[in-house]
Amino acid sequence: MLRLFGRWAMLFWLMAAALLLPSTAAVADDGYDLWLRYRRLPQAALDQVRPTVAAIHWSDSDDVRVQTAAAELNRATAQILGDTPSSTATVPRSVVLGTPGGSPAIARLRLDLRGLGDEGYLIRSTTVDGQPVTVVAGNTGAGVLYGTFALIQQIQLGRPITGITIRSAPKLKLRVLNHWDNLDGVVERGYAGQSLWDWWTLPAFKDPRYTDYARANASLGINGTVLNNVNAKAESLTAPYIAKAAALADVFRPYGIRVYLSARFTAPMELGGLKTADPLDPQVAAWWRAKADEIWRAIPDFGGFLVKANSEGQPGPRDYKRTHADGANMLAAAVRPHGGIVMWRAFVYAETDPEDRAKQAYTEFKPLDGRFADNVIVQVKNGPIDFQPREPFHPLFGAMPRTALMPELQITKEYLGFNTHLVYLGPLFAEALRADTGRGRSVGQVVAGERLSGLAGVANIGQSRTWTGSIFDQANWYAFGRLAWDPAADPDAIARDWVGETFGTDPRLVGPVTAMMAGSREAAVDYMAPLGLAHLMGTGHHYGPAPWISDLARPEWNPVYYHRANRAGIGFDRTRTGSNAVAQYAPDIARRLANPATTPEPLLLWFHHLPWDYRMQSGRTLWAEMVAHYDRGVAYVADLRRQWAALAPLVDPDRHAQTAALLQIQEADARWWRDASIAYWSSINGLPLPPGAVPPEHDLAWYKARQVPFAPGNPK
Ligand code: GCV
Repeated sequence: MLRLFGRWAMLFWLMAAALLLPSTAAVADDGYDLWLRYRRLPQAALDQVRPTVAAIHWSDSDDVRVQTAAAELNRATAQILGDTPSSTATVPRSVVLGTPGGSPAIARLRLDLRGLGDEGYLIRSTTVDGQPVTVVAGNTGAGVLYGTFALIQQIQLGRPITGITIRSAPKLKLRVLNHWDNLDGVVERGYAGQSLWDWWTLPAFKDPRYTDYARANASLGINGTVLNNVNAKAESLTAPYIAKAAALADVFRPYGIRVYLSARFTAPMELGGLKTADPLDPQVAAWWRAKADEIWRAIPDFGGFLVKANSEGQPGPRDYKRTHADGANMLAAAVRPHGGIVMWRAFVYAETDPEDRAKQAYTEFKPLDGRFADNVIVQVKNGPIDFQPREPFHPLFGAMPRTALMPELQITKEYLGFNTHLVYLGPLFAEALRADTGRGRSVGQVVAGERLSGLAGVANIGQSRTWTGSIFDQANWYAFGRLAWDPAADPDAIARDWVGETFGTDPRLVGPVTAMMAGSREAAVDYMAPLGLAHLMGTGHHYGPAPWISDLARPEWNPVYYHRANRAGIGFDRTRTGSNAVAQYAPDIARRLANPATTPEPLLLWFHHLPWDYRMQSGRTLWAEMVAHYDRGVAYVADLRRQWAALAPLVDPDRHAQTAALLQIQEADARWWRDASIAYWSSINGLPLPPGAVPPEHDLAWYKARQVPFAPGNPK
């Protein structure tokens, strides 16, 4: 046995390392531990798992990710089962981790690892030398790491870990967080405090939180992180900042996470002194090649660049009358020798373009299908405008069969109540990924079928002790990771797992909290922007309601541009009689969306301008239906508060109190959205409130006068 599972010395070293893992983890329940909250299981559950997690053996000492996996499993079992790492070494083995290539013990088992690729895993109960063992195997250390976290999850949730076979492989290759973090520590659209990256003290000081960040991501299968804001500064590509990024890459590497950087298109001018950033200029291309070489020398597994070009004031190839493909391909050539990729964003709309904003990205990118290099992936927001509470899926999905596309989701809740509103985004993400493109496949299936596939999520992480600014916003980071692994995963099941890992497995808690989360996104849609309305929020901060705004410089910055309410009706006509955005969808979908009767009601006013007395499926008029939605949203939040209050005996006091306080804010905000919106719509349509509806608390002037100064995350 010692021959089989040698390297005891390394094992002891590893256990010691497990004890030395970041010590910033909270003593109190302040949310720091996220879903990796390794608390002792209740006795009944302990009795079930303890005999089988007595010791952990691994033998791929050369793969740092397998070492990481073993250390994490040691840490988890020590804390969950109550054993100390040193005592586990003295009892019989029961978990074996490794790859067939690196571990003779795993190789001898002749496990079927076909179809698991580079990152999938197999967890299997089997026997070795007549002893029962649980094997966690993968073709690479990454698979072993992900499988180990899956095994830990089983233990945390009190699920059986004997007699099991679990096979899983990610459906998407790039599972990437996008940090909109500025070099001065401000996070654009960040509601969890300053940036996690302390650029000032890097590379010398590697905050232990960087390791905990990596652990959390690895536990979800997230394998990439873009460190800096897409509104990028050229300085992030200078030698000192490359060294800082390299220090972070060193921390993340054992967790299977690659680092990427957002690149400013005019960096060759700003840093290199060139007169142009024209992508077809040989000097520009040479500058980027040299820059890529420099970065890869410092970060051998660097992932590549993310680029926001010709959007919201950012420079790009169009400034030189070149296409987005010209720009992306020039960068792609620079990173190709290193195996790097370019993620090129399709979030474009031009101030000079009078076309419906919802159409502009498609108009610009669709003709470029087939013209992007094969190491370019076009990153497309889930909807055609900008992360609104509800949008239809972006028409580019399915429309660029010769181009790799990756959806971009927003985990940070820029338009969904920041960190103060309990809004679980799993249903929003799943809705976007499950949308039928009308071409025989859902959005998720389209992107999973690409040779280069991925999902990006705009991170909601900062220095807050909770990481995300609230306990419940942790669930959105979690849901993103789980859906990036499997875009078809069920958001309610994901929520259930998150609740179990975050708060414990008591069914009196898991059921109600999962249910609270499940309806929370629809509630936000109801109280903010029902029936397909969008972009109704206040200028700049994007927090509260301001549907009346009509005086901003660019038409598409004004809420009135989006809702088009007048005495006759409300909504944006995107049919043939209007902007004809429906024509950007596949014919079947376009046909359905062209007719209000066959347009899903949740998207009705996105596609149609309809009279206030339009008859809805409920039999109500459109106006009465809108008011009913506002009321339903407010009632849901009031109910969330009641339900959460009742759960007090089952939740630790700190996390309970924080959530209760935020729910109080959310209820007041939901009423604010409802009342301000109804006051404004009434002023436009001149209609009385439907019978029984409660009038807004204040008049419209009061809501218009209300300011939201110093809101977080608002770039100035
Ligand atoms: C990073 C929206 C946000 C901006 C963001 C932009 C983008 O417009 O308000 O803060 O900029 O999207 O996605 O590039």
